Amino acid sequence: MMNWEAFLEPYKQAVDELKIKFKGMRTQFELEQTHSPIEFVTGRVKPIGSIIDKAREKNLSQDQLAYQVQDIAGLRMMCQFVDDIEKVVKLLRQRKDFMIVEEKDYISHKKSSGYRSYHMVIEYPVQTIGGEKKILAEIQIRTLAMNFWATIEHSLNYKYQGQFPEDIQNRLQRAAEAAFRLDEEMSEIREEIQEAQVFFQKKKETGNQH
Ligand code: 0O2
Repeated sequence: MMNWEAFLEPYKQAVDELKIKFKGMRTQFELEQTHSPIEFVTGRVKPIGSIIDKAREKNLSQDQLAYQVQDIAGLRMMCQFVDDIEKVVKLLRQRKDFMIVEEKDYISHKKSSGYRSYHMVIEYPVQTIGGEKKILAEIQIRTLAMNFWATIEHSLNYKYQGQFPEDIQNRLQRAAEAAFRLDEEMSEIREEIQEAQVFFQKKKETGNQH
């Protein structure tokens, strides 16, 4: 019988630590009063039911879980603009607190579902009372528009178990194209948006004096 609580504890610790670290990156940009390529960060430990489903799907034994299910610890970094994704990727590559094991670019090569996102699998060392334990974590880096689409598609997927009725399938495809165009439009007016944001940030700091 698997002791899930003990198995998941280092993953939980890794998610908590990485959330703090990545949120710290955002704070550092704010302090410099420059545009932050990171809008917000979320993290979760994969629910036990989903781990079991994936293990069954891939025919994995208990011992294979830690290596074959790479997203038991999952982090998401949301960006305002597509160009910010590359900046975040570069920042992550510079870090010395984990090793990058794999990178998957579903932005240059979107999935047939319409899914777009940049994935990075890392090996992260967790300090435990029994010594250092290296675990795998998956970081998904995406724009707000990519995140909106993926969140909706994910919940519909849950409902229909991947077998979408044709009209929903078509709408999801069109929504993916709309999200892509939204990202493009926002990139076009990026400078305008960023100037306004710096102005707004400064005003917030000095207080509204009128
Ligand atoms: P969750 O926790 O429900 O999100 P695998 O990990 O073996 O299933 P692969 O191709 O090696 O598959 O991994 P990949 O492509 O990096 O996908 C891992 C995660 O990316 C998924 O986790 C999703 O979070 C996300 N993802 C990938 N494709 C899609 C897609 O078409 N739509 C949406 N909404 N998300 C996608 P899980 O396992 O689904 O778990």
